[in-house]
Amino acid sequence: MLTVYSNTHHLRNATELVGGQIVPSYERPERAEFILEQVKCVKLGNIIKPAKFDLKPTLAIHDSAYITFLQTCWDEWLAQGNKGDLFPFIWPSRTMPSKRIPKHLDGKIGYYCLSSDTSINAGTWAAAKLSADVALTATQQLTTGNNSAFALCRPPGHHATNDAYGGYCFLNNVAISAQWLLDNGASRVSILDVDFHHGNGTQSIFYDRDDVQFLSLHGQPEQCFPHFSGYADERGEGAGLGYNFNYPLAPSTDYKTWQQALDQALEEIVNYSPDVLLVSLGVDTYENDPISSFKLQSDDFKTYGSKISSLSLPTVFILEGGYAVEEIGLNTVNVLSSFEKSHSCKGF
Ligand code: OKP
Ligand code: ZN
Repeated sequence: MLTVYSNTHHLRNATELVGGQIVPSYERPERAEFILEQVKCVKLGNIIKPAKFDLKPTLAIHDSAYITFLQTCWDEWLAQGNKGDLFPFIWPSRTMPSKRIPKHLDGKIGYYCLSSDTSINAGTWAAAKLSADVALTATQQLTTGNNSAFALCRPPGHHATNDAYGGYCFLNNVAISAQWLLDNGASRVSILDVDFHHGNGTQSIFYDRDDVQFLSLHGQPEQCFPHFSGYADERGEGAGLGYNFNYPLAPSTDYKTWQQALDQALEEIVNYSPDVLLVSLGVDTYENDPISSFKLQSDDFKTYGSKISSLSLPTVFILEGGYAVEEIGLNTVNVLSSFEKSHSCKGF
């Protein structure tokens, strides 16, 4: 399987608010290094650099004022005389009436941000844009004779909505890729999100549409981030009703139970019969992940990699989370190599 990678992800290196202290984020550059090392070690396949895309595919998913905010907020923050990373501190809470976008930066940050774990600094916008380019380049491979590809991208994307960042995500890489496919010959795309956290951004972007089916296995919102999205009764709305599938699972879920949910999701994908499958691949379901609580073991990633391949669909894997840096490389390539071993399909 071909991998798309660029070391410019290093531009994303920021702090996080953890337990009242500002520390290096769990979503750190080493994550991608460890995965790249394993991709090379198991000889997964060629590694190519991302192509450059203009903003059109990004603006097909994201609000243009939001993109302008991401491009300019750091300079504005510095111009205010701030020294540290940019964090939000006031939000449009349920308890306040205004829907207007504030003019002052402090207000704009709260308007465009959904969680205070995610700070912004100098390289953030450039890295986020490059991460989307990595995902798009991997996706584009499906139109040039490859039936699978891996986007080794960071920062991740699945928490980012049309106009909000958070949960370490700025641009929704998988959503941008799905839309690109629809604009380049696909009629139906399925997005399977196996990250520990609910892909609230991807869900909300396609919630009222029937050309993208979204399925997510994740920790129950009662207990797990992002807390306000991911319940099983969120089924879509309007034309999208019946195209959104959430499988919330108890915090200490083991592989056996997780796989039962995966089997249900795979059945729904077969029923939908998409042209392409995009996998939001987060390996934070691993038993030793520092911020998640499922109990998957390294071999379980092989088992589910070959299950996904049995769909026989052109498939792009787009990296989301996974924070046990020593093991995320092994767990990621376990999914990809066992997928590749049994995968065959008609081209897209
Ligand atoms: C991003 B991805 C709560 C901290 C919140 C947010 C986790 C974001 C995960 N104590 N941390 O889905 O892997
Ligand atoms: Zn996650």
